[in-house]
Amino acid sequence: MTRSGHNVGHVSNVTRSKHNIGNVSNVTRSGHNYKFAYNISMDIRRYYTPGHVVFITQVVNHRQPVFQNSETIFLLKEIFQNAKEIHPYKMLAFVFLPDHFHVLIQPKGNSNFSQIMHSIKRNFTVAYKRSMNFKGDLQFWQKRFWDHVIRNEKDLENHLHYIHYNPIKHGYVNEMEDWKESSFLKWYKLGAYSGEEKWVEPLHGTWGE
Ligand code: NI
Repeated sequence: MTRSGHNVGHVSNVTRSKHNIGNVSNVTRSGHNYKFAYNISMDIRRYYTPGHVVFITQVVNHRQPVFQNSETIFLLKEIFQNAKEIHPYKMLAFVFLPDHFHVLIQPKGNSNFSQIMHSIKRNFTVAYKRSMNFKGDLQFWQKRFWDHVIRNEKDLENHLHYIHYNPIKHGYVNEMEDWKESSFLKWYKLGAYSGEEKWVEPLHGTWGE
């Protein structure tokens, strides 16, 4: 993909003539002309089922950067995978950061996101304690998680981009593809990104982190 190496940064520095965050618009910053990065070039409608896609943010208790360790991420992925057998769902997108994660999930059948998340949190804590040979009480996760039911296709795009942009937002990398623990590459290969867009942080929304 083509990237010039500029970090566009936060949208507060960007002059925009439109407030429709869902569309491509030209933005001007420091005399440069950027194509606003909300252009997902593929048709993502087929990924959207009204009322059934949920954005989740979960933070580690006290923001311990436990997931700096790739083995711990591996364990979490296993737990996510195993949970599907009891509470079926599809994972549309994810990003695992050192002290939190964001996912877009689509519960299937009778399962719901609340059950899914409680199951994952509980099972992970058990597995983590076992892996650390720790027997005491452990509040691994923050008790609450942030959830948001996706309202429409634009909202899906918005959250999909938020997830993939997240490692940049939190200062870990400068390019989305440089963060291995996200679904960016999957969506890139699906044709969601033209490779020419510049990415800026979403304007609207509350994300839980
Ligand atoms: Ni985040």
